[in-house]
Amino acid sequence: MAIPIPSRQLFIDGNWKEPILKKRIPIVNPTTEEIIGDIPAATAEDVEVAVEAARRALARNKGKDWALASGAVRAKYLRAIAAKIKERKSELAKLETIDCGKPLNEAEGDMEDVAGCFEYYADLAEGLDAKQNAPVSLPMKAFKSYVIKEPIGVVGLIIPWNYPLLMAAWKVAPALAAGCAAILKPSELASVTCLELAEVCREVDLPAGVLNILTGLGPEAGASLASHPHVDKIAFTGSTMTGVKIMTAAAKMVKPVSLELGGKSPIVVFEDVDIDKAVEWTLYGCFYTNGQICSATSRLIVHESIAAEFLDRLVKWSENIKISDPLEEGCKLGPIVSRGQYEKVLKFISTAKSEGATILYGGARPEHLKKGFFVEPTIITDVKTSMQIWREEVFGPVLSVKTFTTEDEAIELANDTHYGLGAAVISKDLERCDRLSKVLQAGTVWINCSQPCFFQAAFGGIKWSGFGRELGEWGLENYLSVKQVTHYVSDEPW
Ligand code: TXE
Repeated sequence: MAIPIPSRQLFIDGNWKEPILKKRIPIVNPTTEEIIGDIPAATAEDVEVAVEAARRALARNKGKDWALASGAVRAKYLRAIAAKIKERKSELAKLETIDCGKPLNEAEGDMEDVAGCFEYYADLAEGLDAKQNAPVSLPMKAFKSYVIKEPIGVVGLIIPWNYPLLMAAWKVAPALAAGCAAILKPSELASVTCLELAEVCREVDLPAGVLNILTGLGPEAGASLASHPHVDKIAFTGSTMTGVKIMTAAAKMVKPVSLELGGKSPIVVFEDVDIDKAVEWTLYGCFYTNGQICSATSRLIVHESIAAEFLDRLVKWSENIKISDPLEEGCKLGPIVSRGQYEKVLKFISTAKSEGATILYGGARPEHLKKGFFVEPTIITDVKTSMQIWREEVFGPVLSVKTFTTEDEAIELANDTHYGLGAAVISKDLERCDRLSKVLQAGTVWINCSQPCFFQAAFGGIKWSGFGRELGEWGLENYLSVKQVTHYVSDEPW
């Protein structure tokens, strides 16, 4: 059942604040196409106030310090946030589903992961205390050296709409664990649950200014944050094109960035597989989250000898995917997040057709749904490597297929992309899987699966998919700066 969308303001310095220019952005439910509320639209003026609040939160503050507090103190807040998220899990999942269209059971899984991510980084925050002052071995006895890990400072966290609260958690949790103060800029297409995170922070009395949440448009709020001289780092997840803009702005101030960008990931299926299992991973790898995952394995590279049978079963399985209101029990595919993205996905499909590809299955809005930004699960064959559908990120439930005969050919097809986020290999021959894991150009290689993601394991890309790693200890390092302290410990004159 749908629930009302809370009306919220910007979250700055521990309080709700109306945007200075009083602008708001409508929220469109992608299932009904109706306006169901609005979110505040921050501009450069609000970014200025939020940056000041974040800097104050890091200033030495008579025992109220955030950056200098022990990891254990910060961990308490992270655990309190996790507990509140768990308490509100069911409501938050519904809000997420209404706002961005993902099936409710997926949104519920996301909420568990959000809480888990805050708990995981609470543990790492505590562990950080023990890692301070780590000695460095020097070749001269007259000197003693050690390393302090310090928070990088005020960080700007810019996130997309496919996993709104989970992407927030991936960045906010390690940033706060490290002792940074943060300004989170959610996507204008799905900000509702991020504003609820603000309410959670109020409830747990997170010190003022430690986390500020500014909803608003990318070119206004996002760009002002990326180019702000007092923001010490930007962590971004989104399109490659916007990533380039952010990196350009940051470069002018020698500001570090970490970028998790688009993808066009391959799934290579060999002839020795259990076909049904491989079909299941192929569908999951491409159609989960309505096909809107940066690491979606959207290029199927299947061995020629099983291709006909494989495609036959792929189509049969696709026919059974329930496409419906994402709040409905058993829904497996909801709507695309917005009209703009929906039209973009359909345009990709029509361009593929006009370039000579065959739409083997799907390719349009499902007939039984008259409203909403729904696109059928779509399987495209007769694809050439020069076609747009093979080369560019669609970000919708669209799978392109090519066949191969030799392992070398499969590797060449898999690596023939500007992107490098994920890659999957399905084969019973584990030596072959191991061989491929070494040569596939991607930040993650999945063997006999596609998409599983764990807080403990690094996530990120190479090539046009960006650089820097999130999650695990690497995620924490993203927000830490290493300081060398060296003592002269001898009585001898130097
Ligand atoms: O992304 P943007 P959009 C890809 C996917 C999709 C395409 C467009 O292919 O079709 O991007 O989606 C903020 N300075 N991905 O337009 O623009 C924006 O407000 C600073 C892949 O939504 O990259 C939002 O908060 N910030 C991706 C965030 O950037 C700016 C997930 C992402 O928006 C900005 C989403 C600017 N100039 C889309 N312009 C993934 N890797 O998971 C925009 N933003």
